[in-house]
Amino acid sequence: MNVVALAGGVGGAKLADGLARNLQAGSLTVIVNSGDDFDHLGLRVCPDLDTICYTLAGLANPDTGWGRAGETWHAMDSLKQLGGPTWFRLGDHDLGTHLERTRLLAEGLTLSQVTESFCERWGIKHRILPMSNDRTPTIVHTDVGQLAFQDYFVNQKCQPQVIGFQFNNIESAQPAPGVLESLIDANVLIICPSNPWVSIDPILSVPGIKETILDRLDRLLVIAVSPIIAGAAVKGPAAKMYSELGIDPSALNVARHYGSQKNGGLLTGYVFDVLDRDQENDIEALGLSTLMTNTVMKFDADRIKLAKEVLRFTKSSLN
Ligand code: FO1
Repeated sequence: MNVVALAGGVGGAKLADGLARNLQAGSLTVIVNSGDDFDHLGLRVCPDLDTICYTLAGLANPDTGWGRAGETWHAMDSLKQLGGPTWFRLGDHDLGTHLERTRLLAEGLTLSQVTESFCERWGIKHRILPMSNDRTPTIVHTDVGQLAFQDYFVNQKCQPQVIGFQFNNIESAQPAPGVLESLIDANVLIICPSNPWVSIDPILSVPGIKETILDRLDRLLVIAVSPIIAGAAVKGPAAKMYSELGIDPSALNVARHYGSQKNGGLLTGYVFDVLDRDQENDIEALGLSTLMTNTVMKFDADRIKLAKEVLRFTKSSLN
């Protein structure tokens, strides 16, 4: 079985890790949002790619979900003493990643080549691809104006009220090498429990990605896992964004966001939490097959268990 997962940062990384641990080496491709990427302190920082890579390599900080385990902060302390910008925290180990990526990009390598090389060094047995090698920075339209994504997310702590989103240069971006090929070869596409607005929509907006998925619907199962549980996001601003956009944050509305194949949308199946059992009938009424289970991934065992259940659900749908 060839599985492709679409993922953003922390929530997506947990399920992608569960999938990686349940699948044979090489049978999983994770296509990662690169709309959060930005230049900071002269370095190219790719938060979602790094979160996915660190998690699959067993290097991730278990408390934050982003950055490295056992991190030290000497460079940040030194920067602070000099009056430099410390709102975006780059640990000493993590800085090594950004330094080397920036150096390789300046030498002319593409982001996917750099990512492939890092994955090999970190011993990752599955393929991790940025959605695009082109830069498509996410801009958040808010009540205090247009904000670059990390300014909104980290500097302003997601406090401004969201009005909409813009993925700069997305119309001219190309999918990174391997992205369309992996979708063409896939039997199953899993949309991880990442933020639909700012993690998954940027991926689906790269010209060619959504079109390839829609072209393959007769041979490709598309399953999404809800990032919203009982009206709240496990992590991050997804629920707050839904509310501010005037949409009730619910598992049902995430399913509507992606749409059912029966109504011209993407999904064949949907996985949501037992706490949202009251929405089961409405979700099924969209024309989706459903798996209702515990979707909170607090411990390693939870991500392995959820991934196993999602894979079993897809296999039962394949038969
Ligand atoms: N998130 C924070 O809330 N504060 C930080 O200082 C921060 C630093 C950081 C450094 C490297 C990295 O890869 C991620 C980092 N993140 C931080 C997380 C990041 O902003 C978000 O996870 C994503 O962009 C949203 O998916």
